Amino acid sequence: MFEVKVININNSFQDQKPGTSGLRKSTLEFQKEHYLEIFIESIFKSLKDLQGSTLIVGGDGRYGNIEAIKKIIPMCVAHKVGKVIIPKNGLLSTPATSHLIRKESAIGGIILSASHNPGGLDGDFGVKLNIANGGPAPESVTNEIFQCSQSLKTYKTSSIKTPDLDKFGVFSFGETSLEIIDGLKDYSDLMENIFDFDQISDFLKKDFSLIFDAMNAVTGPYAKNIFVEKMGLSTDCVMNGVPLKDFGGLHPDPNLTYAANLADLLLVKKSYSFGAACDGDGDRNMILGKGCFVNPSDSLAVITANTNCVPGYKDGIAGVARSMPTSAAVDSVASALNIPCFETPTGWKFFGNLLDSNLISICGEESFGTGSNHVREKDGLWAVLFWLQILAVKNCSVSELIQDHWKQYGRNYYSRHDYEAIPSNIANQIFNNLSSKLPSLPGSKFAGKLVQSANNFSYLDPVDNSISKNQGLRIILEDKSRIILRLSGTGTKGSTLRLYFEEFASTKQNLSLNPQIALKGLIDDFDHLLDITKVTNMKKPTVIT
Ligand code: VG1
Ligand code: CO
Repeated sequence: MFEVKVININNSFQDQKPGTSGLRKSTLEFQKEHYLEIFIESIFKSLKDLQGSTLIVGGDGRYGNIEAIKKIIPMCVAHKVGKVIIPKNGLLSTPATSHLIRKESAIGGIILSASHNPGGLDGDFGVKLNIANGGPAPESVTNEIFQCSQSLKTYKTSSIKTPDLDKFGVFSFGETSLEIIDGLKDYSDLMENIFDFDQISDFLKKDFSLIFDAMNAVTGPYAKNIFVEKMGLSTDCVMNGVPLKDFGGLHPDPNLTYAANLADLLLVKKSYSFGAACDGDGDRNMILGKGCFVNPSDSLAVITANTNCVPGYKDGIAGVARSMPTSAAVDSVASALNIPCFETPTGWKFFGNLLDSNLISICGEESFGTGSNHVREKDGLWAVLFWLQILAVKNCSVSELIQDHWKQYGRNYYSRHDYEAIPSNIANQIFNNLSSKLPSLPGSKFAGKLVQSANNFSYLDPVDNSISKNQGLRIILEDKSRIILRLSGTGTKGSTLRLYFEEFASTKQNLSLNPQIALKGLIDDFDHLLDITKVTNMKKPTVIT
């Protein structure tokens, strides 16, 4: 038998406010006594009908993952959760969690991950709550969790002996059953239902070489299961394929800076036809061809334009959505297909209502996130398979596909500049400076063009009519060029400023410029307007995409 215990703490925590995607803090902060438990208790309080329901708990394998699961299971038992489903070794990618929640009709899922943030004792840890539709909890729920956490001084747990998580099994504790399951199978079955694996594998075995970089994070086992076990490719097609607690020192953010080795293999050495990488929890993707980087905004447009190549979408798509800072490349495709295109704030939680109401089938963000109605999260490997399927059907290279796309729709030159982990007072100074200048900008000249509007983006959800304000400052020019400024809501050190630049070139204009050159006028004038180089004392951004 076991005992249910109510643990009292002296001081409540005031800093458990979830950001763009869950609560993220340094690993050390999460290790403070009762810190994790109070956040979990607050989550449990937000989940009405938790008793007797099914809950999924997994994570991306980072430092603290197993220990956190072993704290959460006894809490689930104390709260009389009906069934707790845990993947073997605690490893479950974010899209796989989303799928499992839906498949098991669970009340939700707890994902232990700080996603693209580094891991290890000196890295970050995080907790995300996904709700019954499989998607990230909306702001109404995360606000409730935050409020609860600020006053909570007790939590409930139990004295059970939690089993090791390295073997499959079913256990019973009072009213709770605990199942340790295979975290890979359901997800790869789902992929096999959407894509034609035989066609992709035949294509990859001919003369089209693939390298996938799992960045020592959660997607390694999934990629091996799909590419090696199911498609029969050689094991060397997966690099950094074993999930490590500290990601082997890598920063598992698939972009040209942090996935530099992969970028070098494709862009400099040109050793493979296709390269891709995913982030810590497997929801982001970077797509590379031989000598060719695919901007994520373009990736969303290419995927939307080619859904007829993929068996899972052969009946057509209802509509698309993109986050506000994502380029309007997909808008051109949506208008050609005559389907609606929605613009949402940054963060996947804003796509949930649109997907649930079947207003959209495909959605994406400029931050290497693409997904569809197959789950309620962005999905890294899904995007990789989508690209491979299009290439297999069209029998062409990445660069041919992207150039043909631009020739048909024009090109949205696009770049994001990140100033990471700068002092918060400096970031706020720059942000507030632009904020106060916005009203005076319309009608003035910027990069030689007239400013049409300048505002702080606010979103009215067309499904539940909720309003989300302060979602990014934007300057829109007469030719629809845009500059956007946001403060990151996922960083844990200081503040991170994100600058987004976009300018459209029609099919009659030069489509083959380097985006940094094409956007130079916007980039330079924005720096003049806000003195970013001077105020940050940085010659260039930390990351340029
Ligand atoms: C960033 C991205 C955003 C993404 C979020 C979570 O947020 O810009 O598009 O949804 O990360 O991604 P922010 O607030 O730092 O700009 V993940 O893969 O870290 O869960
Ligand atoms: Co992620």
